Amino acid sequence: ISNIDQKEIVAKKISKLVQDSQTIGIGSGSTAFLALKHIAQKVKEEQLTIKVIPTSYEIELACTYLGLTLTTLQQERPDWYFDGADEVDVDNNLIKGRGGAMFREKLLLMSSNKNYIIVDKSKMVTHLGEKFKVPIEVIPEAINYVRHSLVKMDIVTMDLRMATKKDGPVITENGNFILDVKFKKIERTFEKDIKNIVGVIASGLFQNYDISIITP
Ligand code: DER
Repeated sequence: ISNIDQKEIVAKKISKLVQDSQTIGIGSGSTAFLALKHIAQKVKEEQLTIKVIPTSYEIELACTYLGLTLTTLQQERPDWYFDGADEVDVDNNLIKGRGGAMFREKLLLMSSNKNYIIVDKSKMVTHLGEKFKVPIEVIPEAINYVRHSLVKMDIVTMDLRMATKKDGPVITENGNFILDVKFKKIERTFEKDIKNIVGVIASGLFQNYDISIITP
């Protein structure tokens, strides 16, 4: 079945988990967006009362449009979190961040007791890095220091993510740049190694997290 049908299947699956009075963390990307629509429909049909914590402006605007009640991590923790991914390897390690929201996605994931990743089969890989680069969010002032530090990690390519509808680089919700990096081989320590570079806010590498993968 097509990728879009697979996304609908996992979106419907995750929406079934919603219960009254829950606070739910909402990941970003097209699969999470589909799930959000099914969640909003279930909330309306069953007259549930839930709160949601978004991970990007896109999802925040979608939650508002769908009439869902927003809250923040300052007020409470999510009962559970769901999100998409760009790649899932055989050990459930992820590459995320095609949508550029990986800092808040990682923060929500770490703040939640239970985490679900909803993916169509095209996301499954043997080794991370087969199809997607690793996005790294960088404080603008640190961009050159971070570039020099990454070069030592045996990279293949490293590109500053440029905007298409605005001159200059993409600016994240946190006001930062994104470097998209292709590594020769992604080692098990890379998420930590990258995070240790001063000026790095977060990367799209999610290694050794306690997550449940939902497939069609
Ligand atoms: O940016 C992200 O991390 C998204 O979750 C992304 O990885 C998945 O987006 P998709 O559901 O549109 O493929």
